[in-house]
Amino acid sequence: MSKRKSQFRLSAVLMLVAVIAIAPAWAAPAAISIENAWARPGIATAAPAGGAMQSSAAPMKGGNSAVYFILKNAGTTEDRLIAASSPVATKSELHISRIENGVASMRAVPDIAVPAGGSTELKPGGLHVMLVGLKQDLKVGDRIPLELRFARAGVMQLTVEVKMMKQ
Ligand SMILES: [Cu+2]
Repeated sequence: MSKRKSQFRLSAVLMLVAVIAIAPAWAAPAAISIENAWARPGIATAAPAGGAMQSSAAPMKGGNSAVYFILKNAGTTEDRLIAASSPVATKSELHISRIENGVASMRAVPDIAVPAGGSTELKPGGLHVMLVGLKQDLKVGDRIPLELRFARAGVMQLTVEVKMMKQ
């Protein structure tokens, strides 16, 4: 083998090594994993009579449900859940529940952070994905599709089982 040829081969090998080394920059493996996903049972919204909207006196009944899961981030950079959607609901929102002065309330949050090398749990009484305006009843054992969008990890699809509320 000529010296010129072996130098060419060496540089080709070095280029390959370089490509592998920078690969994570443009094809990062999903650092986010989603565990223990479940949704509350719920009843689809009845067709409003005369266009009446849902009563605000019954916020957790008549057409809403919530989804919970644990987000794990194996990466070295914080990621954020920024949106959710499911075909079973008119809207899917990121919410947090809290109890202040004995009164439970919840509000929308713009995103849910998942720390680098850490996890964030969505659970009853805390963070959740709110399914607003159910288009179908969610019965125990049903499986529903959910799409989550992350700032870094992009879009992830999962299937969520409807379970009884844990006591
Ligand atoms: Cu909510």
